[in-house]
Amino acid sequence: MSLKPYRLPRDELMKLQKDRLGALIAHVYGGSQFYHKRLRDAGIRPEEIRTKDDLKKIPFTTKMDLRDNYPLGMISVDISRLVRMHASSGTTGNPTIVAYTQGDIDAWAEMNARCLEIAGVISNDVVQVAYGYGLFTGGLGLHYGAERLGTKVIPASTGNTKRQLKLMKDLGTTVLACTPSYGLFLIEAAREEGLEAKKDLHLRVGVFGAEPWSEITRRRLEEGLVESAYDIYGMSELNGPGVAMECRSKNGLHIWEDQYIVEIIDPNTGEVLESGEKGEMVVTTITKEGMPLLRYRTRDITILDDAACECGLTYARIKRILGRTDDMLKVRGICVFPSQIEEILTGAEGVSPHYQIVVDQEGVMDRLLVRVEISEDFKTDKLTELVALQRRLEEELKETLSINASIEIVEPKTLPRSEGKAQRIVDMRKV
Ligand code: DLL
Repeated sequence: MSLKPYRLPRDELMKLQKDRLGALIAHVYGGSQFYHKRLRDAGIRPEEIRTKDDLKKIPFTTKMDLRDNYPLGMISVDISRLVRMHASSGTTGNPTIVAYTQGDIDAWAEMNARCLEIAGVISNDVVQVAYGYGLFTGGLGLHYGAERLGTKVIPASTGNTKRQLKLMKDLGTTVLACTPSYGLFLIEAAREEGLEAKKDLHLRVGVFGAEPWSEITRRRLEEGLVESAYDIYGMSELNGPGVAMECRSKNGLHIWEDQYIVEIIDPNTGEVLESGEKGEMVVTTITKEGMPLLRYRTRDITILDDAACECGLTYARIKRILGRTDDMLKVRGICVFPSQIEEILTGAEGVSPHYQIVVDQEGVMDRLLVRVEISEDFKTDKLTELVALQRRLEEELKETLSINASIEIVEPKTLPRSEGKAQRIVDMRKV
């Protein structure tokens, strides 16, 4: 099956986006009790919303709205038209349910197929999908995309690392889709099986996402696992994976603006920021039928760049996700983003990319401790060298975070590994 044409001149793309926005507003006003009331309460007539700029009039939709309207109070179609439900796990209360019509599933497959295509995946490739299959959207989302592109797909799902490696070897996997933390783990696990992953497997492309990662992690993945590592972004509420993807220029993730309208806002005031300014990404889904969302607050922090890309695609790009407004740790009143810590640790000589951030309290004072594994090739039995490494990392953290953090260096392979999204923060403070 060939993909629908998506390489449009920018003006055509913007016209399509505008037309679809108009249709979306009519769709939700007529089909969703929730949005009908939301718009009416805000004194907005549907025909007033014509352009991206008009969106500013509409109140934001938040995760709380989805929770309050659990399970299906946010849908915009008759329930008989739904064909699929996914859910994202919440740490508290009800999960967030996302509902799809057949049209949504088709469009979602198309987006993921585009994502793979712009990373250079072709129909001859063998794609091993090691994201979880099930309620999590990662597995099925990429699976449908890979099938749509006509590749061979191995629906490996998560876990059973030995079997993952065996499948890669025996079936000649050329594209691996999994979280970047699992990718790093696979390098180690392969070594234990007597394999040098980069040499003995033939992974051309890595499709890494679902959690934040850094340029240095990219380098490690490209040195140890895949020829070329690409960042893919998505979120259950916006379908799942395939909302934005890096092209071969690897300078930001193209966001499919014929499906989504992105605004960047100041998370504190809600004010819409200019292109190039850092803030929270707010997304309006303009083609979703089952459960479209208007101005959904993703909590993800990034920068929008609408400059032309050297790859020729006219879709604007977002920068790598820089953090989440709700992931941000407040330690002694100072905002700390785990991504800042990751950047330092993954760039440092002598430690591995496996770490854990622990926040606790000493009396009333917050304390920040970062545990990191020493790398296996940092062979020393000299305490002085270890202490020097520890001091160096502590100084770098202090310089970047503006607060004191202690480093604890631990033995290789002692921190927990994850098959899906890595859990790296342990907050032990009493609320
Ligand atoms: O993680 C969907 C997905 C699956 C994306 C597979 C990519 C690949 P959720 O479980 O709803 O959906 O989590 C969404 O994960 O708001 C971000 O905070 C984070 N996230 C997703 N992709 C990236 C990425 C899937 N490339 C949340 N970089 C989002 C950084 C990411 N964070």
